[in-house]
Amino acid sequence: MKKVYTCFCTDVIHEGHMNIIEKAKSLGEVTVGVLCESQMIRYNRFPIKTTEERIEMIKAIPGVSNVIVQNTIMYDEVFEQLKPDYVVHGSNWNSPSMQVIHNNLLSLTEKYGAELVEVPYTYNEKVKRIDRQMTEKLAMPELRRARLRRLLEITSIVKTIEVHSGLTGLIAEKTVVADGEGIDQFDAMWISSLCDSTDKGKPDIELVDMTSRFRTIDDVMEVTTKPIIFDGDTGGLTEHFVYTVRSLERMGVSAVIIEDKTGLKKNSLFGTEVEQTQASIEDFSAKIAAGKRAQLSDDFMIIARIESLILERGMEDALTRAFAFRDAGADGIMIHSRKKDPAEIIEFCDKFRAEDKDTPIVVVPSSFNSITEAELAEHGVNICIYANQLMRAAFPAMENAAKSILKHHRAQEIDSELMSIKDIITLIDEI
Ligand code: SPV
Ligand code: MG
Repeated sequence: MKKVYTCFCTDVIHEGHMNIIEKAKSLGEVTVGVLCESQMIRYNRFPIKTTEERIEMIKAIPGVSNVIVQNTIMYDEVFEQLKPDYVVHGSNWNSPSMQVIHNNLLSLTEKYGAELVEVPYTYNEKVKRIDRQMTEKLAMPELRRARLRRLLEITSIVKTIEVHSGLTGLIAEKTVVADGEGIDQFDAMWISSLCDSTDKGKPDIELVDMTSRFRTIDDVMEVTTKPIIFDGDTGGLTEHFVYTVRSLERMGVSAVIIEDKTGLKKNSLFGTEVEQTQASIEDFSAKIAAGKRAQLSDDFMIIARIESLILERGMEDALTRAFAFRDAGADGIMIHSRKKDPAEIIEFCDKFRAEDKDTPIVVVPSSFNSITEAELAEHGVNICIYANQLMRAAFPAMENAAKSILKHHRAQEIDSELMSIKDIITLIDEI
């Protein structure tokens, strides 16, 4: 009996999958791989079902002899272990991700003397509808909210990108890089106070009120499924913060980060160039504890952000605060720095991790941008936030276009640097 292998990355079995199974059955004994959760999020999106549920779903298909978990998007391990005679796959090789997988399968089938059998890809109205229903489910508040905690369990570092609108949300949701090194995409989104304010032409001083900030969240949520971390500035008055926590939870936000400042908050990247006051450990701990008491779901996270290094109060102060805020109930610690050299961030992480192996650490490498995600993860960082890069990319590009039009009294000169009209009018999928 020939060995036939196919891999499924799905929560629902539809006619497209059944076509693949039928073809596979005609060739020999069928083994189906279930792509593991941590790879599903790189390749496509979060599964709705657990890996165990997906295994059971596939075991129930008549004609499937074995079900295994596929641990990497690429098929090298499968070939090493199973040595299939045939791999059956849909013929959907159009996207860059699928091209990388196609190349991997072509080289492995050649190396092992196996055959890649393609089945015409099914994407009719019914399948499209199922696909949309799955995406919609992922966006539901209950499911979305819990997903940051799940990411912390299954990824070495949660890669988070700033968003401040529906459009930037789409970039965070859909941008995929596929090359020789594999397939990658962002895990989560950061609603930055700096960029949310900048987008409204306002300074980052807690001037944009919560109702407006929530409107931004809603715009992002409407077009995305990835979990959201909200920049809650100082959290405001404790009496107000408890309401913010409840609203964020209800919307399906996964975490709020609040910083230990009091009075008029200014952006941290000003450092000591402007007057900023750090809250006392007691007051800020009380705010965190009140937020935790107000929270109703188990999934939501309140993360305490420490400004001691920004305000040059020293490492000891930062560490004392980190342990105090954790003890007050914080679900994570964000440590910030505006130095170019990541040394003080690394020192903090190493010292914190020496005493606390579990509490998630969050960093925002805007200034210390030479350090890689892998290096941060080695020092115990769990969430890396790219807090302002999309906004900073957009502004000079827009200003450049405006200047060119003014200078040339027409738009022809700038056109080659712009997205084509066809691309912009087809950018957003219609329902
Ligand atoms: C933000 O993105 O608004 C932040 C991070 O709070 S920082 O701008 O570095 O303070
Ligand atoms: Mg901010």
